[in-house]
Amino acid sequence: MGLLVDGVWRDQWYDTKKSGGSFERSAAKFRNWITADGSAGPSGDAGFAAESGRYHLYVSYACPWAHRALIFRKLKGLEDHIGVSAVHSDMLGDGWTFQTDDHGATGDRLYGLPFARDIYLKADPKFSGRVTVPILWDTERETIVSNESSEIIRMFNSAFDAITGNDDDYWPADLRAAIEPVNDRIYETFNNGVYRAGFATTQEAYDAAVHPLFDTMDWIDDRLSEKRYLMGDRLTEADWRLFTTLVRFDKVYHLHFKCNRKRLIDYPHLWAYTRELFQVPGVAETVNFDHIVRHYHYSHETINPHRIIPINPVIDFAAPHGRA
Ligand SMILES: N[C@@H](CCC(=O)N[C@@H](CS)C(=O)NCC(=O)O)C(=O)O
Repeated sequence: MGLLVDGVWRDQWYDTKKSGGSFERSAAKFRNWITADGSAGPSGDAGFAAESGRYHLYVSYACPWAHRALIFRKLKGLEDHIGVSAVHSDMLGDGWTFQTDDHGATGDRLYGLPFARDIYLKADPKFSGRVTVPILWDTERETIVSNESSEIIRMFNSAFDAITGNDDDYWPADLRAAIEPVNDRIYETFNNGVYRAGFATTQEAYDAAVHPLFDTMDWIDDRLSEKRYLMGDRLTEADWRLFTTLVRFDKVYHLHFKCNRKRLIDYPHLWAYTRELFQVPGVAETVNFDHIVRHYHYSHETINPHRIIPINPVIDFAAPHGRA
């Protein structure tokens, strides 16, 4: 675990001293957009036109943010158009690596580089910041298009539609204004909330994260008692952003991150909804529980210094969901 400073790797854990024990996620630095015609998106440079075979996605199967991008690649029929490399599940002193002695880790399929940080350095030899996944890479300009998952999924949602012929829309214009506050609350208190609880280094910081987290789960469970999906009868990006945290919840966040007021399976609507999303064709193939369970418990030495991987209960995501 570490970061790059002016292009030089430093092995250090998150610094929570300045923030009273709270984990603060730093903002992603590459914020260009792939668009259908190569025009500039909401941020960054123009010149990233949607083309088959031009872009490559670097992911970790363990990571909920990278998982969003993998799901959109699958749902939007992009697998033949955007290649994928998956890092090793362990993130230790060298950060994410391209070692392959791990089920599903592919190595760097483009360049054969040893570390994910080498991809950042290829884009910017003086890069300063954390080396995070997902990374959306442009093989033509040899740079990072984006390392922000919330924006990568919006690119995947529409930029390649003319190439794939898939115009399924998970960010429909008429729901955008309503999706935003739902995304915001779920991001702050749940997607990032599990990390804020798990990486807290004071009781106060943990308490401040964990209570709002379960308040949000209560709120969503209630909402899903009346609505099939978060926004009603249509599956949207809000659901997929939520799903990648839900699917990890009982196996990792409940124990390792101390999010244990309840388990996911204790919430009737939320649990059935999670199963429904898991059973959407193609989605189960994007979930790698071996990487998920191994990564968190083995990589976070400050939380689990002996690196013991728990056995975990068997949870049947394939059980009928009964939602209609
Ligand atoms: N804002 C980013 C966050 C990505 C992120 O933090 N990924 C984690 C893995 S789950 C990571 O690579 N962390 C490495 C680090 O912080 O050094 C996104 O949503 O794409």
